[in-house]
Amino acid sequence: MIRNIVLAGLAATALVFGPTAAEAGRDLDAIKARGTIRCGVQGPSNPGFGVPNAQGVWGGFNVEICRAIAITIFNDPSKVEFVPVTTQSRFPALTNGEVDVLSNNTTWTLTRDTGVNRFNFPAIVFYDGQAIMVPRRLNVTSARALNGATVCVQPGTTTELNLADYFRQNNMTFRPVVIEALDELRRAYDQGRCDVFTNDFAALAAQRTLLANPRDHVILPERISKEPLGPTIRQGDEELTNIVAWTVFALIDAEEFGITQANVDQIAGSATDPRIRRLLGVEPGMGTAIGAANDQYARTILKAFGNYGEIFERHLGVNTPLGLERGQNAIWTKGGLLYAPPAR
Ligand SMILES: N[C@@H](CCC(=O)N[C@@H](CS)C(=O)NCC(=O)O)C(=O)O
Repeated sequence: MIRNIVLAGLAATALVFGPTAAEAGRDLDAIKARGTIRCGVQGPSNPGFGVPNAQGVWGGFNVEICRAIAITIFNDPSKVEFVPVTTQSRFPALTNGEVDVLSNNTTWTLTRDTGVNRFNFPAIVFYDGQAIMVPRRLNVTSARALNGATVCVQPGTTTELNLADYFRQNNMTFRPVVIEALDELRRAYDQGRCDVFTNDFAALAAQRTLLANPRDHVILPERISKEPLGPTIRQGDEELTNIVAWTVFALIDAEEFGITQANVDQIAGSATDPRIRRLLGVEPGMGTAIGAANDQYARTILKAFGNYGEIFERHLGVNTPLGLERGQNAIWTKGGLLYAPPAR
């Protein structure tokens, strides 16, 4: 009898939660119940990637990735709370649930993906590599000339680890100046308390814009590591994983297919290409498959922000203060590494 009651209870649970109860999104459920997704961004700011305006409203490349995810979950880009984190506080913040997703130039590595950390990296949004910035007046043209340098670096980063590897491999020594607060670290470099500043190339380009005289600083040509950056979530929620991954893939696919913020409605109304019809939800089912709030989630995202390339150009591209080329972050059909699995 007791057993029957238990079984009946299980059956009822299955009815409520559906057959995927084992992988039912614990985190996604909490996000939906709260009505917002909490997104960890770089505090106080990383130009181009995540910046609050005078009214405290966040904008930037990483911010729009979070807002796109909010569209997939809520059909509403405003359902995001942005939580500033540092390189040091970001992983505890994610582990203990202060944030649901990091969108802050975090690198996908083996030890972050596994072991005690147990994070999940559903998609790469930016291919970067570690670089070193030096004052122009030092006349240094290669990282190999930096033996004995004092190096400004943030703690808890791959940057710190790669720095040690690079100098050791090249039989060089360095003195680290490790400061958690990014603004303080940048000021230390600007005031000459260290000879060089190292970070991911794009982050250096961003931080350079905040120096007293950006033109007085050069980023050396070496890329001493691979830094595949992407939104980071906790392990254990397959549904949220799918939502993050297929949100990013929609942005990439849209660029590949030439769908933009300006033409998305017109293309949705006239497209005969079945790949485009599926992506935009003209042929129904793809949004439903990932549990999106709106089967036409990709179309809604594109109307709000445009495709991957439009987001990149708006915040990071050659016509912004960062001035970044697409490089590896071009679509695969144009010689880059961005390649989305098919929406079908
Ligand atoms: N991608 C590397 C480096 C990350 C990193 O250094 N991020 C800096 C880039 S500006 C950051 O988020 N700083 C913001 C802060 O600490 O407040 C990693 O994941 O360890």
